[in-house]
Amino acid sequence: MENRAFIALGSNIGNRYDTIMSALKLLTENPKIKLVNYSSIYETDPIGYEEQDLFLNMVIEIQTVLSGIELLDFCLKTEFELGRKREIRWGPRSIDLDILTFNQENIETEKLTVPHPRMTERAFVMVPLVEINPDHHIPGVDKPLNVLLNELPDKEGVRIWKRKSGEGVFEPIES
Ligand code: A4P
Ligand code: MG
Repeated sequence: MENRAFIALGSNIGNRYDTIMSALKLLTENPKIKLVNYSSIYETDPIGYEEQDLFLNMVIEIQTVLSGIELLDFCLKTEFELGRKREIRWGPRSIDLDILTFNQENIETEKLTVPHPRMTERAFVMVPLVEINPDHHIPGVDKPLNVLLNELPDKEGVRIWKRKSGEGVFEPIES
């Protein structure tokens, strides 16, 4: 599995947790994809189009033999299988799978832009990414991730919802 990618997952329609778990299952059932690491699940205030419900967001790290474009196609297929309909840009979605980085590659095609162009502006991506890989290098970004994260204004809109605790297990956090 020679390629290493980070993927952001987001959901704000229906049973958000079940949908995120189903997406993880579909991704990892693909023999060409291996889950290497995953973040806690965060509940996050909507960004961009604000008249919508709260999101659940997380970030995963995978290894894969798929190319960037093959991985995108598999992500789009997974979104489709989980009932994603494309209506409002930045609007509500049952599941969104965004490829954040793919190795240290810069990919710019009609269908795929990597690194994801808006990732460093978004606390709902950067908080879970820093949780699992604080030293991650994003091509074209020279600042350390914790510095970038500190500069983001909307961090308080990103709250831990299910803490990662031990491999393969999510446990609700006690209040
Ligand atoms: N595409 C290009 N590059 C990529 C990439 N690196 N990863 C293309 C995935 N897809 C990529 O995506 C449209 C097209 O982008 C795809 O067909 C693919 O060819 P889409 O998922 O249909 O559109 P979208 O998600 O509505 O647009 P976009 O621009 O990806 O939206 P964002 O930037 O992902 O924002 N607030 C919170 N709190 N949490 C969220 O998760 N998400 C959004 C969506 C807005 N606000 C949010 C959240
Ligand atoms: Mg998307």
